[in-house]
Amino acid sequence: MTADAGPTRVDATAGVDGIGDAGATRAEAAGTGGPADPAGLRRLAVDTLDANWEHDHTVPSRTLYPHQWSWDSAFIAIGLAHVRPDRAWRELASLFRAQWADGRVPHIVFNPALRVGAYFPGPEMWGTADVPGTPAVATSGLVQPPVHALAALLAYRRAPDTTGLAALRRLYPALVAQQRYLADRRDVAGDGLVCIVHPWESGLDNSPAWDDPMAAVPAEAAVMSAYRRHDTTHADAAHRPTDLDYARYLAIVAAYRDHGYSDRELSAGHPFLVECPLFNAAFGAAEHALAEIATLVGGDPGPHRDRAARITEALLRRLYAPNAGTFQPRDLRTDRLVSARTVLGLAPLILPDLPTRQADALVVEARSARFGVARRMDRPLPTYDRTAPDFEPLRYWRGPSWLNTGWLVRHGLLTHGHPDLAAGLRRSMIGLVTQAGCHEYFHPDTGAGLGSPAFSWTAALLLDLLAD
Ligand code: 2M8
Repeated sequence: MTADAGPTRVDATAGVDGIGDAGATRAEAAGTGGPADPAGLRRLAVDTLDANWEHDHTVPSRTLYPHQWSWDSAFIAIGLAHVRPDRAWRELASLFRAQWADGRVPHIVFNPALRVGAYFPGPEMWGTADVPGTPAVATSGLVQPPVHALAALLAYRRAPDTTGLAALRRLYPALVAQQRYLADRRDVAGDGLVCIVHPWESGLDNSPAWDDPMAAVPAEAAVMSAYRRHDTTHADAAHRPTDLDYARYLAIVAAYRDHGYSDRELSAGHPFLVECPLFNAAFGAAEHALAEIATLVGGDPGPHRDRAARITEALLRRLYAPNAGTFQPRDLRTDRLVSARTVLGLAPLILPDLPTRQADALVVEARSARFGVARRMDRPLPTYDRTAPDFEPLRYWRGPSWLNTGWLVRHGLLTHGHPDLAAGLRRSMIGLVTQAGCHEYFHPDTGAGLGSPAFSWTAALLLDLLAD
């Protein structure tokens, strides 16, 4: 682990023009090893992705996450499109081969060649094999933010050839079915938004956003003595979710599994029901992307545009907190907004039809001391309000900086006409990898690398940032 890699602060001016010599000095001084020049960074990213390629998909990390993950594959495809377009399409195709008959795209597709215990919780815990409508391969029963249509569109734009067009044409119905599952089965409140049924579905597993809803999930940390966690043998336990978090994760999985992964009557007793702003922003952005994909493949963009408009309207109505000037998750078990200010709240910036008033408010939030987005950033974008008393700079999604959330915020800033802020964020993100390498996440003050040292979406999104 390089968590204690020293007091070096990330100079956000490294990057764009500045990832040359100045970056070299810093990277060497930090001694943690990202290359300094754009060509070297690109090589590091390609090598990382090549090393994590596994017959038809890319594992997020050989050690911590040796199977295929849903939203990882989407981010990875965006990067692969720059250097290995064929693999970008294979990545998405392999994921969608595991799509369930009801349209859900499982958040983990298990590699049957791996030994039992290669990841916890493994296929035996999920028990999806006997569930009607599941694929031949073992999967989880949860979903993750639907960033795949946006990824497919961006991948095509990076490599707009006939192979790409044919791949888009094949993917289009599967992407539509993914959206239909979310719209038809997961609109638990009937308000036009998707409800997530597990923190793992958010992708930001132990975000402080889930503390209140998770506190209501009955579980004891002691149950974990019956299991062997795989993550803490590969990463520092202080950088990961706690045993109590895991006990609750398992309790929620068990509740959903014992309900046959059915989404009927969830409101009657399922222990975790939340509308997440990032998930729903991705859901809306997917309809915008599908409208463009439909046009490319000879379909009708109209229904996608209509659905996109309805999703944005529902987000504004249900998850925007005018007093806070940001979006907040809604806990459907209490029908209250969660007040913790996390990076999840900034995600609706990716919606091109977000009204100016709310987009402006999110830019104010992004620029505040809580998140520190600036033309010249002195520290990386955190995942949680860095002024909050329970901000944790080492623990996973409770403070550290991640490239995928930064990439989404940057995409949103560009969408809403803030190229200078987007450039500052880009420089900051490139500076992180220059200093520490393709880590899973980064210390939000020093930029030291945390988690897995060879993490695929960091490499992939770096390629995308470098190409811009
Ligand atoms: C993390 O989540 C998995 C559970 O799905 C885990 O902690 O074991 C999250 O960072 C998630 O967003 C990511 O998709 C996954 C694989 O990188 O790891």
